[in-house]
Amino acid sequence: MEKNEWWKSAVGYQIYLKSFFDSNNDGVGDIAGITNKLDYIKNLGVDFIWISPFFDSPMDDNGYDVRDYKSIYSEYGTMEDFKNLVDRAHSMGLKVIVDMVINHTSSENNWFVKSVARATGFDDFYYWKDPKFDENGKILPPNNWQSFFGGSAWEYNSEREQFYLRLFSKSMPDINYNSRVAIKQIQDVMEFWMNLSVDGFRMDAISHIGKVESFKDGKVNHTYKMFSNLDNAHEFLTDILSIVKNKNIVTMGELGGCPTIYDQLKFSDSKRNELNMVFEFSHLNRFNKKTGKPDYKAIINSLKNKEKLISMGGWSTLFWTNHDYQRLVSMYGNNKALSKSASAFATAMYLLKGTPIIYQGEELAMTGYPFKNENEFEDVNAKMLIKLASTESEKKKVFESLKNTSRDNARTIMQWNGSVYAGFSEHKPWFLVNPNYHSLNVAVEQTEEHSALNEYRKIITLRKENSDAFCFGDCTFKRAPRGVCRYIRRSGKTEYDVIVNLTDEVKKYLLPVGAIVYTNYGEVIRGELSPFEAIVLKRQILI
Ligand code: TEU
Ligand code: CA
Repeated sequence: MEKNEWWKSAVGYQIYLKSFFDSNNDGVGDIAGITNKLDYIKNLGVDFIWISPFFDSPMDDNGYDVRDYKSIYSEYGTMEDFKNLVDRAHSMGLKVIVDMVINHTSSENNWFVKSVARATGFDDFYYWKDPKFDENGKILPPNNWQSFFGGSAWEYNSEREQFYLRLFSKSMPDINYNSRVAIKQIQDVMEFWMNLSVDGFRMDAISHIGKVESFKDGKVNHTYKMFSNLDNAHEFLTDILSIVKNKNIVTMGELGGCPTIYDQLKFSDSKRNELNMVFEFSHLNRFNKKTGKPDYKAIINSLKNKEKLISMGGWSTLFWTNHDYQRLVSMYGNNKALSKSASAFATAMYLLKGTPIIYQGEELAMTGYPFKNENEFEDVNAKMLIKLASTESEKKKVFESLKNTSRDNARTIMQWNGSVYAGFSEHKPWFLVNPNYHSLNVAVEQTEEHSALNEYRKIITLRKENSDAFCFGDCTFKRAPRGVCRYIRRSGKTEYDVIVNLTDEVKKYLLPVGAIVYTNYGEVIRGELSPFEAIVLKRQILI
């Protein structure tokens, strides 16, 4: 490992700052709120934080719609606050990664305003296309591409009398990186943040920056293939990232649109000048269609593929969920066994080779929100899906599905303690507080030996104290009963046998020999695995 590859043995923590901690009691999380909580983060065993976007924004998509990349959204604080955060984090040995949203901007961004007006250099800064017309002269979008948030991916602009492409909300136009001006502007933005001593960038929706440039129709229900993981995305990215070359900057890229392992390799191959590591989502929302239970085989397979990517020369982040998914324990775990199921899943993921990233509140086993009606949703994506449902029964169906899958499940207020508003603020927060905060919060979990919080700490400590095996050693998956994830991490003559029952059922299992170095049950029965039981054994091998 090269010295500057610090991220290969690091653990990350993702902060969705709007919901994290409110330092000035206005009901909105802020940058100074992160600074206040750095001790808590550091105590988890974390080495870097990734903060969701805090740039000036009209907040159509909670900041993923950037109006001005060089200033801070006023409710989140000031540039001084950000400098303080970076200084304080660095003094504690924590690195800071910012979320670079470069696939699109807000339609209120000055670049877009200039592009609408066809200002010199900005005419082709976004994807503009002439409309099609039906037989009655009605304006139609240029092709059938669908937005990730529902509906057509094209929006008509009456000033330019053209459509612009927007893969996300209608106020988030996609940047066209065939434009040299666009490349230069984004590089300038990245340079700006590097000058403020940030340690890296999380590149949002990066697999979508290239589009099929014939702009022909895509296959119905699969039009995302026309703008996902294409060759030109790699060309654009290489160009853009030439700015970070030979600098000690880490880049992590979000790969949506079902990237194959070869796509992932192309993005993260250490021999190419693209990303240091990738996020991919194949382990999420995998359910057995018949039983409705998690599809354990698919989930474990996805973990195997993350290791395969590394063995091929790429690098994986290791994460269960983020701000775009249902909470881990509500997706795959069990309400009646929150800390057990959280620690089981954490063991299976975070002892693999790769870079673990924990999403805020996951370490507490925070759950999804018990939504009761459609007005409770804040997310632009959820609102769009509700709007698109035309009949009452369709609306009901959409609501039922959003209850379980809405991104809002992950965005409720971080649960710090049992006082009003979960200790997040003294002011009514901008979004919902999960009613379970009275018993599920940091303060309570600090004091309970087997809380999710303390189990997460133990797992991270195990990983870091034995980094030769867990960060750098080999990884071999082993056969195990259905729903049990088992792999061996080895370095030299020491090996660790990681055995996790991901299911809520008892599994007959003869435990291999070895010293128990981790158990989330406290006591181990040799002939079986209890529901969500996680065990790590250590052995010396004689060769
Ligand atoms: O998400 C990206 C995203 O939703 C797609 O790339 C996704 O991969 C797709 O569902 C296909 O698999 C990021 C942010 O994480 C999210 O919060 C933002 O809303 C979105 O980009 C737009 O910036
Ligand atoms: Ca605030």
